[in-house]
Amino acid sequence: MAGPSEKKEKVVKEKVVKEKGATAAPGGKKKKDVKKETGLGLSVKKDENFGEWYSEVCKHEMIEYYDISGCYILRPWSMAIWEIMQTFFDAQIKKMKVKNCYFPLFVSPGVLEKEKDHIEGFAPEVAWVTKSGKSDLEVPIAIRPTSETVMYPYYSKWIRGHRDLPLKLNQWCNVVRWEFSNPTPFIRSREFLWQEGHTAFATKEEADEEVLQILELYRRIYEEYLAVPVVKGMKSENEKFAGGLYTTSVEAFIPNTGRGVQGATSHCLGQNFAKMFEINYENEKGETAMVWQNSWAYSTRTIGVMIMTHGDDKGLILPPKVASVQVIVIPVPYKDANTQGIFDACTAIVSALCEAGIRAEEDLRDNYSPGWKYSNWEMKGVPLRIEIGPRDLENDQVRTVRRDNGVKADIPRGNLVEHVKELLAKIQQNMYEVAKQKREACVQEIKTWDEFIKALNEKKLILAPWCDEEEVEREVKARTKGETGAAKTLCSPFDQPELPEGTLCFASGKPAKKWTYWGRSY
Ligand code: 87F
Repeated sequence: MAGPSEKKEKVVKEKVVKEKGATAAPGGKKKKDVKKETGLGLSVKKDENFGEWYSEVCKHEMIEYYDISGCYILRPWSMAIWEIMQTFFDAQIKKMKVKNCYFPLFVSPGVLEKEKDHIEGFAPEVAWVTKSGKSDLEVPIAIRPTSETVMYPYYSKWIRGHRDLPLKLNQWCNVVRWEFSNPTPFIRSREFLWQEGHTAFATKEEADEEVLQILELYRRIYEEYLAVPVVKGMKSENEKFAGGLYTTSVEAFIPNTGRGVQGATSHCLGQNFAKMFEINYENEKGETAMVWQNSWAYSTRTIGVMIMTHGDDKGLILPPKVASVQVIVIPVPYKDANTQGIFDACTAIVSALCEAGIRAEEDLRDNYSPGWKYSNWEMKGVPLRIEIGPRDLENDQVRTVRRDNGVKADIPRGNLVEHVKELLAKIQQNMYEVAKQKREACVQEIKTWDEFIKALNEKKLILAPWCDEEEVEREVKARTKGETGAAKTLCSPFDQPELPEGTLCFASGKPAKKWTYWGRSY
């Protein structure tokens, strides 16, 4: 056991060194050379080296790399996005009568063992505390990778009669999964933030209903907040949470890499955990019955999907609904211009916008040129820039510049607030539509194995008629195994296209049962 994991650790360490090298000098070039090449501060283009592009964009100023591989510092620029989503989701689940709580970070080995069958595949990823100071702990303690085993013993204690149901708890916390495949900021990190909801009901019907209510909230986070289109659907038997009955998910797609990404999951656990943890209650008839359970989570991965979807060669592009700064106001003074007048106008405009609930800031720093500020805020992805120069002051107008499409306009100051509100709404809408068009352009319906392989090589999001057999998915995985990972099912969309009688499975040739999305994934 110790042998292989040590080996793996070495590989990861080597990667850190490389990452560090990249931090010191992106691509081994000096900043000036970088600027000369792109004129914009990023040393690589999104289409040319997506991995390096993503890492650079994240560093402005979403994350900072840390000296432990797979761990990242979330800087205020990204934490603010997390908090905005949190505010939305937290209010929504409270409307559903879900209550927040907090369980400990540590798991005793005993309860972890209890879930043995389901945890088996995950065991290598569990991190353990084995020492305090220099002495070994008598019993090592695990760090939660998820909280089923932490919470459910207490569900068993707290749930006694039918009046104790439903029990609906959620916690906002961090979890640790000691991953060995290549770490990626937000997308695959060894510690991440999430919410985990764990609910228990008297009936399966109530549980089923909640699974979909939560999934709809996840769709809204992606589509309404992050402007990222997702597909709602059912996970295959192979890809579902092994401890549960069925798993639903929202799936996103990254055109540049041709990879699907599981955005969030909402599981119906059935009665498996109730059996394991003896979560029983006395029903109205005085009989002992088992509860039905759900669990659901979304994590800081959402932010990574958003960055990958919208960013361009100038850097980040933040959807207005999650941007901590929606409007940046920049003074553009010329030599002999009324500089104070321009500065005052900037301040007045920021006040008016903030008063109307718009998140606006001014950049009055005198050690940077307006041009430098433009690219700096573009790199950070602020959705709308307002410039004020002497001409604008004279004409009682401002210049607006959209980050999403670069469109400029001169707007009278009179109805600026209304105009900015409209512009932000348009930017939000446009970002979603552009992302959706790009995704749609990647969707490929296929019928045969040859078409499948061709589409896979072309980085398509594949929609295929499938027999829905576990063994067939395993075969597809085995046959497509390669350096870039195997193809697997992403989900079977709830919104199913028509499946004509007699349609055959692309992989097995047996009668197809449903349309399913396939691809490589993160
Ligand atoms: C890693 C190590 C140990 C995922 C793990 O999706 C255990 C696990 O149980 C593990 N990685 N999982 C599945 C998590 C399932 C479920 N938990 C609650 C969710 C939603 C929130």
